[in-house]
Amino acid sequence: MKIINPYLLAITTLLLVNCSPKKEVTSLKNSYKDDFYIGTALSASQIEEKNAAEDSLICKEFNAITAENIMKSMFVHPQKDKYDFTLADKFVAFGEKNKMFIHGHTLIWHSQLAPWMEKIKDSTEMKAFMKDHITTIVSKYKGKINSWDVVNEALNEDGTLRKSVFLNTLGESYLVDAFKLAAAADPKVDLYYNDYNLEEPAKREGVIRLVKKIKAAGGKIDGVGSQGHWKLDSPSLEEIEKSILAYSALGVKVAFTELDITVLPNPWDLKGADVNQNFEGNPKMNPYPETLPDSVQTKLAQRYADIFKLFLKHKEKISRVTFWGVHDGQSWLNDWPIKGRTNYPLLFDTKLQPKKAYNSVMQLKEGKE
Ligand code: 9MR
Repeated sequence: MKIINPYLLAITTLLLVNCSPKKEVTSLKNSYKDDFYIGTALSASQIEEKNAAEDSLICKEFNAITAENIMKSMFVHPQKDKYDFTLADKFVAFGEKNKMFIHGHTLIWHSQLAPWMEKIKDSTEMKAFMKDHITTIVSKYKGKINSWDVVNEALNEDGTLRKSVFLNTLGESYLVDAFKLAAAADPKVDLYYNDYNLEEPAKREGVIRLVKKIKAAGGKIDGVGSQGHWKLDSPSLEEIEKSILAYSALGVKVAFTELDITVLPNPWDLKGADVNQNFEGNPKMNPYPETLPDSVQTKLAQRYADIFKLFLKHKEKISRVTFWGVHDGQSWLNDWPIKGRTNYPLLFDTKLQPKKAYNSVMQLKEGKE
């Protein structure tokens, strides 16, 4: 008879069930389980579970997922009469298998459109596109996807409406229509407006006007998604807090949907810099190609701690905090606004090791579970 070692069995069981919310596992999602979802954006290869170490880190630390790219229009709706849900189906299956909160990103966005969509010139065609696009996608995942970014980045920095192919063909009614179409396709799913720089006063006022307009016209909007592509020193905690309070005062949830913090110089911040000049390969713009100095690592950890402290203060108003990527190596910030740099914006490094910033976020909850 084979004798089973109980210790080995316990360890194996723990390893196999690392996606289930076991209390004994120390993780972001467990530490914050009574506060808000802790999410991450998944790349195509992570959705396809190509790397076992990344896969188990995702399962261990996060309980909410967003597809970083594969649910955008150009990928799911490449031609007028053709949808491709291959990767979107895998993404949803991944979330279901691991009992995660699944967020859909995004239905109506002026960027990453399929080329055929850019050619739509009149209101009849655009109306037909919006109806087909939103209804098909939202109905397909009805009851499976928990929330949607219905409209993404419709505002300019001054709070006015961005001149997109949607605004140009339909006027501002496209916003209300998008929310109505999504609600009709899945009345129970949470519907969000998502954008960046939402802590800036003028843009914040724009969001407030937008949410009020959608509600007044009978549309259903459940939340504002603040992307949270932030810097070490801005936006200020005061402006972040004002935004949380202002959005929740409208009766909607607040989510931080694409959180990351750049530690690299930004060409737009350089006095007198010509942003059209080529900064690629300029060592001044890529100061930490090998490793992040401890002093900056500490600054990043402090910034994350300050931000999460504020999030905890307003946890009743916040539904989810999602990082824009699992680890630094995957971040879009390595290639924007300058290609080929080495940035350090997330809580895990390229080797999937937790950084000082991870510890500082975890420390806020220590002894409080
Ligand atoms: O992280 C995404 C990157 O891989 C894509 O190349 C890029 C294309 O526009 O989109 C990035 O994600 C964006 C998100 O979908 C919307 N908010 C801004 C994000 C960063 O650009």
